[in-house]
Amino acid sequence: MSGDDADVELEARLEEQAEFEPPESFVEQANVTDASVYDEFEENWPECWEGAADLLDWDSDYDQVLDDSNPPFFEWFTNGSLNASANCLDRHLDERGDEAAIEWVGEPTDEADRTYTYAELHREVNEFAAGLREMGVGEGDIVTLYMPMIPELPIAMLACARIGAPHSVVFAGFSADALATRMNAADSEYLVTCDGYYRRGDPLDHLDKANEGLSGVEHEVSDVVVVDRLGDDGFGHDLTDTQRDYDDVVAANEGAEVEPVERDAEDMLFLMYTSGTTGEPKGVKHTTGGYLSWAAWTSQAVLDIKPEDTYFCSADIGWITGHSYIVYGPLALGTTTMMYEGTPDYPERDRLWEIIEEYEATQLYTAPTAIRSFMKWGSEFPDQHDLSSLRLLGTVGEPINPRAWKWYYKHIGNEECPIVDTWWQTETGGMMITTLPGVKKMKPGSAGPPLPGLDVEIVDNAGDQIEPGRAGYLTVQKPWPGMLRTLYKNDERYIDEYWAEYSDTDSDDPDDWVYFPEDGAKIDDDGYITVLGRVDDVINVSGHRLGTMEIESAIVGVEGVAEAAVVGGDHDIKGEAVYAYVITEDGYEGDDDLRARIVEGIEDAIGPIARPEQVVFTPELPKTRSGKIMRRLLEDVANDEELGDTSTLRNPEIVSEIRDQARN
Ligand code: 6R9
Repeated sequence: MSGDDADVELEARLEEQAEFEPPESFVEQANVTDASVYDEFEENWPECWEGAADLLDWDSDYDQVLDDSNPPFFEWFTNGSLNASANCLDRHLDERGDEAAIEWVGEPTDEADRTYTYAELHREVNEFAAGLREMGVGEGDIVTLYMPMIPELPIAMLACARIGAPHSVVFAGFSADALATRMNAADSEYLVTCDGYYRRGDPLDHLDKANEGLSGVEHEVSDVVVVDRLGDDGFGHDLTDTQRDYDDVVAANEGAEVEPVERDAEDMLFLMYTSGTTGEPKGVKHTTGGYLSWAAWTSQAVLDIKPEDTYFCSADIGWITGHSYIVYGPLALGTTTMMYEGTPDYPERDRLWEIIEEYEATQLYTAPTAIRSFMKWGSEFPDQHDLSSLRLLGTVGEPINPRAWKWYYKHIGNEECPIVDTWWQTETGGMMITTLPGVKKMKPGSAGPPLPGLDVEIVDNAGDQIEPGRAGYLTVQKPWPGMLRTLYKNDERYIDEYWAEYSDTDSDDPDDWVYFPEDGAKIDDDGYITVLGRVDDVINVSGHRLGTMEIESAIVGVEGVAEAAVVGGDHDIKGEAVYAYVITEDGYEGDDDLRARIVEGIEDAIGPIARPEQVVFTPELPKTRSGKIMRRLLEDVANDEELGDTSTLRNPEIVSEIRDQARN
């Protein structure tokens, strides 16, 4: 049989196969192999989470695992105290001081990679923490970090954690407006940013965007620290009176040691803004004890991280995945975590595989959208490299279709690595639904059962559990340590957004409180959950959450636009893409010029990730008799599908008109 025939045969076998047992070689060495963990956790709830807390060093012991006396304001490991930076650095120094904590790979291939040992990382974090203190940053002050994938980002995060100043990281690809909105919402008076970074070979001006964002901040920003990433490739910005060069700050504090501040378990470790149904982003609050335990425990149980690993997560630290699974989880476990600045296709489409081969990476955690791109580019790129160091593969951010799953399994994992398809959210702090890789069989297309100790149900509109096979709503029936504690300065919205739907909000009984992540899902007879996607007005583009309202308000801010509706349509690579339907103001033409200004308006308000796939001009939007836009029909148009029921529309004829426009 020729190689090609063997390939075809293998593809055919894979295509049919619906279930995969964990590879023997993996099970033999896995961190968790005992299936009884599910029953044990259930019987021993909530004390089962002591094991997660035990992964950390505590300054003083907690006296209660869970305080559920004031639902939904659950508290975990109450009265315990600890410091996240000490847990990620200091405690590893004795045994792993000379081992790599971070392996950083810049985008330019002719630039030297940077390795930070635990000792070196500890040193620089201390120096920068001293610098922050000097600027007046105190415990509880929120520091905004607006940085791309450079080592100074995790350094700044850990420096903040060391002095008890919560960080709020704003994804570097977000616009100046988005930065300003987040700094305003958090009343943040400090910013750490950089001059620029590299994207597909070109230096990109970041400070210009940061400065523009700062001009939109309504309160005084006392200090801005600027990392010089680009050196001679920089844009020659002069720093202002309030701006300081990062290297100067660190140099001025050479050798400084900053005692880690003892933080209460429930003290805020960080804020992370995420998109919701309304235009205002939500400030998700995570705590020191519960969040860090969750990040560490899931890193160990699901990603199978061991100190001697070289673990690679290709997400951006600007998203929650990078927080939990590039920085906090892996470093809490004392392993080596990789950071890559660039895109997977620069300079060639084998860049990730080259990095994995060179560093002998042991795990790869990435997103379905990336896998679909790799698949499209073809297996010849991974085939050029020795990927045999890989032991486990993971995905996160959106559902993965079985075809992409199987491609990943075969071409990256060589059928020897389990795949963990991990469902979770910014709000959950860490993984929630996925297989334990050394215990459970895998079913491509299904994330798997809830992790031990989690009580997940699929319910109908009334909140009643529904039978396997039918689509319903995902709910979490019991609290867990990594959960968000509230939305920053907005307890009411916290209840509205996540609890009101299925809880008895007048009750003091914690059992009457149900968390609603706003995802649709179904469950099978084995208890495996297939997540179907968002049921709110949030679009998931390449694993990134974008609120349709945010995009719509950006569009109506453009001169010449009267009204706009935005929906998500299917997209081969991105999963979903943005489709915009726009009514022009009288006197304006729906032409290429307006279209270009709309795209620009969206990029200015949010960033290039929200760039629409298509902008369709229409004289009207499909509306119900009560005046609500029927997004469902616009989704049909975006997907070029047969139109659903238009009988409740005030203006049924408009839908086919819009479709004709869209097809042109
Ligand atoms: C970690 C992260 C959360 C939303 C979530 C869901 C979708 C994430 C998924 C998944 C299917 C998976 N999602 N993982 N859907 N299968 N394995 O992505 O956080 O950016 O807050 O997005 O992403 O819709 O509700 P976040």
